[in-house]
Amino acid sequence: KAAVSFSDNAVTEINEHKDQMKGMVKDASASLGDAPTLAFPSISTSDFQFNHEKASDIIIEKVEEFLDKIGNARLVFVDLTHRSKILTLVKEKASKRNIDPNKFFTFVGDITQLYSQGGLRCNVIANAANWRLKPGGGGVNAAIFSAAGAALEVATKEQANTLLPGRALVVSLPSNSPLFGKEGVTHVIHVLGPNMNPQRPNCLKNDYATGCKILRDAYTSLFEGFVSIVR
Ligand code: AR6
Repeated sequence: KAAVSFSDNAVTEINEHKDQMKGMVKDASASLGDAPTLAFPSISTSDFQFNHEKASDIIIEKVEEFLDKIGNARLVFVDLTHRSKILTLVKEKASKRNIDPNKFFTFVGDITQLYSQGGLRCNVIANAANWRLKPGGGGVNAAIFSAAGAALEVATKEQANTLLPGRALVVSLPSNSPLFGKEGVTHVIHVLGPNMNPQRPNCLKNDYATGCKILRDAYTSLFEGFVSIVR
């Protein structure tokens, strides 16, 4: 057998290469989107008619607060179209505040088809729910309950029948749900935001002092729920 010996320099070089390779593998898995990711819609700004300027300020404030607490996980703000006013506001404000675009970004798409249609892996999605935690009612709530099938309704009801404004409920999605199989979603977090729509229950009648407090609480509960899953 031939004995092979390396000089100290060669050994150092080999070790440097090893470190480089490790770095490349890490980058590759990060770019494949393996990082735990929460996709969330704008809470309360559509059917619940909450002011978009105020809501976007609160979203940015809460994202900045939580980015420090979620390690390598990511937060993604989602809406259906590029014409979305709230999406534009959030995007502009995030860029002004120099928020790390690898950890927080906006994305246009249907939150129930982020992987199959958009190639974006999100293991957790948030729902702008109603207080009865019921399917239907339009908006993102109807879309999520319909895409997730009966499994989500059953799993939700096992945990709670109602939700208070400003609170969130983490639901683990059964693996027989199409959202789990097709999209890789393992958890749905229901969030109930403040309501400014007189046609809906618990209307705050333009009381934005209370409304902003509830919206802050809602995003805090949502992001804390995500932290509890990631941990
Ligand atoms: N994918 C991504 N974003 C969506 C989708 C979707 N499939 N559908 C709607 N959005 P809303 P709210 C966006 O009205 O104001 C429900 O009926 C939408 O463009 O769903 O909190 C519930 O049952 C908007 O930016 O929620 C409640 O009663 C955002 O999602 C009530 O509406 C939230 O719009 C809650 O009202």
